[in-house]
Amino acid sequence: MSEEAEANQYDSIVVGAGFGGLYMLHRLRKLGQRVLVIEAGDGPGGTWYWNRYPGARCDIQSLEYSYQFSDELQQEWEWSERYATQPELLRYINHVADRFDLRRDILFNTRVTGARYDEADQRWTVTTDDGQARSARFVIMATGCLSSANVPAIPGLAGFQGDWYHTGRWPHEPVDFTGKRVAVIGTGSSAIQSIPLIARQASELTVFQRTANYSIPARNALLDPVEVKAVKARYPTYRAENRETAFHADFGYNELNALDVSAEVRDAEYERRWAMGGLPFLAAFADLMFDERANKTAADFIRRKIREIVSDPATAELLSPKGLVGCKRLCVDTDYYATFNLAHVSLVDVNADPIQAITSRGIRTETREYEVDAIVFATGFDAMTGAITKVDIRGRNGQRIQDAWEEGPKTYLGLSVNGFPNLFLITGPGSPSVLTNMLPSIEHHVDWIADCIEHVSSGRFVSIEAEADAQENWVTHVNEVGNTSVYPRCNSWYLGANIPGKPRVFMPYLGFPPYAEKCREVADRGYVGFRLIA
Ligand code: FAD
Ligand code: N01
Repeated sequence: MSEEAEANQYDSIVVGAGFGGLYMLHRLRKLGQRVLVIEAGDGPGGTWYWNRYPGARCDIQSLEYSYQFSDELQQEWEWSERYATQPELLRYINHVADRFDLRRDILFNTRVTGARYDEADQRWTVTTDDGQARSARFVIMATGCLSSANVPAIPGLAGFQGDWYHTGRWPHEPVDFTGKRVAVIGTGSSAIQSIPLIARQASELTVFQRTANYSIPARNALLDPVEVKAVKARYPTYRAENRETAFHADFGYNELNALDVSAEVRDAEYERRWAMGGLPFLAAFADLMFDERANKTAADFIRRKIREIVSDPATAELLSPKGLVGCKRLCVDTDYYATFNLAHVSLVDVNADPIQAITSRGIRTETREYEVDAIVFATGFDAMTGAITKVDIRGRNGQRIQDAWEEGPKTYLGLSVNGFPNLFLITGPGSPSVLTNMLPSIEHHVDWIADCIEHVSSGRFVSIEAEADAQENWVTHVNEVGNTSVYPRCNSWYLGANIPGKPRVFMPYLGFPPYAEKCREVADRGYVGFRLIA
């Protein structure tokens, strides 16, 4: 083998340098592997590298939305706010990359375009947009659940004379909207975080809403050093306690059912949680996500709050969601609803007046043209599968992953796909991922994958992949469990409903912490449900 060909041989190639890819590299290096991480961006960070829009921050508390694999790291890092901003999260990720000397094995500015499994030599050939090919025994897709930006195909965008942005592909330099007429399309989490800040600068802001969303005030604040000290004094225990909860986070779960208590008790609990702020609102009662009637009590409460905050009754009505709370991801905001009381902010209902085209001067709906200087697409992502199916992945017999997933993604445990040996997914469809605090879920997957790779590499085996039966049974189970909840009962990106033509399948697994138990059991029983080839 030539020197150049040898240099292109790796034990593992990891795609993506977000939280998942960075920790995967760290773990695989510890196994003594030769690893390369390939990342499309010019720095590490993933979500927090790309989503630089005004107001971007996490909605899981910083003390929990952070790595726990290194106690030194979690002890020494000082978060400033309850919910860290995107710049602070990006600083943290860069610190991690430096502290663990990760950069030397990351190839930035390079996009993986294909990965083909060669059954003869049991290796993957990974191709990139610079025309290079590299070979690896294992490929780990750390490509992110929310990384494939969705810019809707509205005719005319190319001819727009102003500037346009997608929240998930925001420029690196701050965008100044001062004195500009701005349109925001979308009212999901990204829109709800950015709208109040864009409104502070814009001379006119027009929000184009397709589906109103529930949002809870964040009540963000500087972190109290006494509280931080208390958590740090028992950090591993605190993490372990949260690992035993459904969202993998400290939400103060109430075991009572909303329908088992009086309306007064219910409202008092909702008031308390509204005042506390953030996602713990969903943990107000145990039945909220499982019983529509219980869910409706929370929905009515939030709608009442919207009517109290928004002065114009017609706007309040339009901002009030009609469906269930939380089956689309609950949003967390700072001053979102109140922003619509500002005279220069207006709301357009695109159901009543659909967007027809983007013109050179703005946005044309059925009834009129809105002239704007800038358009912000807060239109989300081809979630959970988009970043994977954009890569031309071919497994045994040249089978394409796009074909294997034609009816929706099929995996075993969200980690492995039948027909694609030695390919692993971090927080793939079929795992709890986006229904939890994602950082510990990412670490859980990385640890499981690293242990599995160590097992396969122990000398006895050449490859591992999901068995077809185990995969089918798992997909059925994921659907059955999902159907016990309200999650599949509205149009959300969890179901692929935001992307035209995407199969409607509830993709995440609603089952943390039993899921972690299942993964442990599978490994302990010699990777039952997986085909290990010696
Ligand atoms: P990502 O961070 O998405 O990283 C994937 C990387 O892979 C990207 O850098 C991408 O460029 C790269 N990549 C993809 N395809 C290719 C390719 N073909 N070739 C090369 N590189 C590729 N989760 C929470 O739990 N709490 C939160 O508060 C929270 N807030 C969020 C806020 C926003 C705005 C968004 C969009 C998501 C948020 N999430 C949150 C989810 C968040 O995505 C995860 O928490 C986490 O950051 C995902 O890390 P990751 O490494 O798995 O993926
Ligand atoms: O994307 P979304 P996002 N015409 O898909 C609308 C995480 N996150 O980037 O609902 C008109 O939620 C679409 O309408 P509809 C979090 O997990 C977290 O905001 O499909 N409108 C919707 O209103 C989140 O869930 C934070 O009818 C169109 C919006 O665009 C996930 O990332 C912050 C349209 C998209 O909302 C994605 O959030 C940000 C069209 N053609 C993100 N196409 C935190 O707070 C789409 N829309 C931590």
